[in-house]
Amino acid sequence: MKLRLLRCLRQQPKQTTRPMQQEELEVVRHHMMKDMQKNNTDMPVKILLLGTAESGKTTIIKQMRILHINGFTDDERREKIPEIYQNIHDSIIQLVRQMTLLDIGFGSRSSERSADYILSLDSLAPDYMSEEYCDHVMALWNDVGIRSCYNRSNEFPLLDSAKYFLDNFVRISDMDYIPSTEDILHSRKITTGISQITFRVPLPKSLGGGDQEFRMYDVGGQRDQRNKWIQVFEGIQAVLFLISCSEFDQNLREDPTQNRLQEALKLFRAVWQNRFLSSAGLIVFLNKYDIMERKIRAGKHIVDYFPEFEEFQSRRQQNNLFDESDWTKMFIKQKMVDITQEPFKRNSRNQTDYSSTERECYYHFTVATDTRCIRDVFSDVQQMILSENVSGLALY
Ligand SMILES: Nc1nc2c(ncn2[C@@H]2O[C@H](COP(=O)(O)OP(=O)(O)O)[C@@H](O)[C@H]2O)c(=O)[nH]1
Ligand SMILES: [Mg+2]
Repeated sequence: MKLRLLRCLRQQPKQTTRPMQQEELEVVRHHMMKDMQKNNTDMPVKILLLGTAESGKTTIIKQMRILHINGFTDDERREKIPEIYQNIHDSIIQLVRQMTLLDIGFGSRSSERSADYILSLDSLAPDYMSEEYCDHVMALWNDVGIRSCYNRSNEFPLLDSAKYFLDNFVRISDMDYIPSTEDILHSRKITTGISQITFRVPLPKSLGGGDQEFRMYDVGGQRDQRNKWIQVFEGIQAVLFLISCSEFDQNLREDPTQNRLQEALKLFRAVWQNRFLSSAGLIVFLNKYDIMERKIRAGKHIVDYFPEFEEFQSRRQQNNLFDESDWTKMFIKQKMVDITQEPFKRNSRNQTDYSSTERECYYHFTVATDTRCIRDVFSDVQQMILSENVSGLALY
């Protein structure tokens, strides 16, 4: 018996046969759990990660590897060094370039010389870090002008992990450096095409025991990569949609006139209504809330980009227990809930109307770089996907 088949059954909008009695249901459920246990090798649960670029999809794949497949060997860690060097190199070059564009002055003459040195280099990171290179990067990262530039980094594209890597630069520039798990989780390499990870997870007794194979697919999130997504839509049990809560004050790399959070919400609407995904469960990770909180502490406000936030907050002001970060999180989540409840307007063949079905969407606030957070959230997600497949029978 296929989990996939059961999920399809559940999505039937109209009941055409006699509903099962409770005892019959229990018998079927019992057999199904036995089947799940017996056939678990040939029916992986397929999860598709979707979301705009830099929302955290590849980081989730890395976490699955840490949590379910013994993490990274020393050789694999060493292989990540060029990627991490490149992240540092890109970040420092970007900060130096933006100093002129934003008309910010360096704190000293020697920092200006360091900036000239960095700008004279190739855009490809050096294979190894010479003492001269390290001194210039350190001098720049400690410069007051560069720090003011960093504080305005919502105005230009900068890697979210720039601060993490530059703060850890002394350790990373060591000759014997081997990336830590945290370094790997913070590193960024653009995903093109489709990659996948397969792992097995023990099943609780209530679901028949044994273990279950999961297959998770990661795809490129840039606009030009999204046409590849459709290739993996078939037979997907759940979509994990990632949205970055921190990007309310940033614009797209691909289109600097477009607000990133607006783009992510637009994409969420398209995924929610997509007919090829109509039989898949939808789970949302409202990710990067650590960065969102850091921004709010630094004086950024979502209301400056989404004026409707003011009304949202004042409507619920009776409850004073929440601070601005809590309100911001609730506001973004509400925007997504509203999308799932919008009256249906067809403007493409690929859409499906869910307004008359009981399709649910599950929301979690996450920090994808935090293994403990992802372990806890994913264990909920796993339970939900598996028990949904079983309990789906109860509707018929
Ligand atoms: N601080 C922080 N960084 C994150 C979080 N999620 C992802 N990142 C970083 O954001 C960058 C982009 O993440 P990535 O997984 O490559 O995004 P993708 O384009 O959706 O695959 C990487 O440098 C990650 O380390 C998060 O929750 N908090
Ligand atoms: Mg990626």
